[in-house]
Amino acid sequence: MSIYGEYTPTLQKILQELMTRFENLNKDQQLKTGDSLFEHLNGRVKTEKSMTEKCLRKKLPLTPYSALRENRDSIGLRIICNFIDDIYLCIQKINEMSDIKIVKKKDYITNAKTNGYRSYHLIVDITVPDVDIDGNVPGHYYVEIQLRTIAMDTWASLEHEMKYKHEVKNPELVSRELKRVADELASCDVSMQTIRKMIKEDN
Ligand code: 0O2
Repeated sequence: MSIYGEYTPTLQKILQELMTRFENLNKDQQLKTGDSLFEHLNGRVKTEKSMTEKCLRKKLPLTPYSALRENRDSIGLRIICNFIDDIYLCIQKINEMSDIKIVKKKDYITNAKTNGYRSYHLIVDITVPDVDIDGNVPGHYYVEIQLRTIAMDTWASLEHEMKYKHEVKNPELVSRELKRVADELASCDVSMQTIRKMIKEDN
């Protein structure tokens, strides 16, 4: 029996529709302004294994209710932007979507985690025509949207890989180095943003 119960196909459907919608939004923006909203987009329904582990970690019963209501990242979208400003423009666009309500914001860009992790996280509540776990039609589903620059994403991928490699001989040094690189990349992101502004002002 799936931890998502009968809702697995709905989760996949919501993810696919959201991804298509964001891709279309990006195309519209390119046509209108010549600039992309984002560089690329990833999406996933959290695997059964990963959701089960998360519920066990949080001491939650292994039920669809825990997976879809107590946890709010069964559906995850990651939007990778070229520039920091684009992240905030994407958030503005999400804010304007009438079927989506932002219920939580975590700004790890202004307030980076101590390990150097940077990203902007949103938990949104999306209204869909399908039934939800509470029996409501239209239904409500949570989606976690992570927004980052390419630099932040590169760093997060490497750091994530590090976490699961237990044979690292000098973890303290590696963590310190990762933090240093995170700060350097953040500084590069700011510089790239400034250069783009300079180019735009010249035109
Ligand atoms: P996966 O496989 O990416 O989904 P919560 O979900 O609210 O119970 P938390 O930790 O408060 O848990 O959520 P938060 O801070 O919004 O972070 C959730 C996700 O952000 C993680 O998902 C990671 O994808 C990413 N993340 C957060 N901190 C770090 C970090 O220090 N390094 C990296 N590389 N990624 C981070 P999951 O559930 O861990 O996994």
